[in-house]
Amino acid sequence: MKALILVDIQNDFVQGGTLAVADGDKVVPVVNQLMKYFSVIVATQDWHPDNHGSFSSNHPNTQIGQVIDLYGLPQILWPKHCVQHTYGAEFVNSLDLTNVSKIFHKGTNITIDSYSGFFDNGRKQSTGLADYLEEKAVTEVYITGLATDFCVKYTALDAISCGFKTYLISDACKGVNLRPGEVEKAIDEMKSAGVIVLHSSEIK
Ligand code: VGL
Ligand code: ZN
Repeated sequence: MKALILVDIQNDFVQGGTLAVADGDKVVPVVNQLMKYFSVIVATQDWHPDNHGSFSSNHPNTQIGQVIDLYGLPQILWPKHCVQHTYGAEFVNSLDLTNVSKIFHKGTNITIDSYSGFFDNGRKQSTGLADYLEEKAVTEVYITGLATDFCVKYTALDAISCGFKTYLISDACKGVNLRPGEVEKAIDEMKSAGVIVLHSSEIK
């Protein structure tokens, strides 16, 4: 069984959002048209409390992009984004959620960030995604969404480590590119870990 995973396709990650990814909204029609090929579709939702430790605004005298130590882990400081129950945290309106069978929240613990849809950045807590996929007899996952160089990458790497055959659909994800070339670097990292990169036109 194969599953389609939609990573963080939320208002704050597209144009007008607080952590907008260039052309982030362009993934939506691609993802929507892929859904017909999958019987298991799940979504992750970045879902931070307002006082989350990844927000620069919660650390006096810091700047966005700065790296701090957050309870023992290096943490990039982000603009406030995807705050629980706000518009920014909602899925993009044009995303078709009809056949999404389960939504996995991440980043809910203020002391630790969670880029991956499977585990937090310290791998201390699981979101339940791996167990859910195993229950559904999923062996192959196809990853889409935002952002290629953060949550998509860590979700793909964790999928590999959980033993799933893992595909990245290149035109169904977009990246932040904090520095130029980071998206390409992320894709190379995923490939080295065993992720197979496909174009959406190759899915059937
Ligand atoms: C993400 C930075 C902070 C992402 C989430 O979805 O890629 N990036 N939180
Ligand atoms: Zn976040």
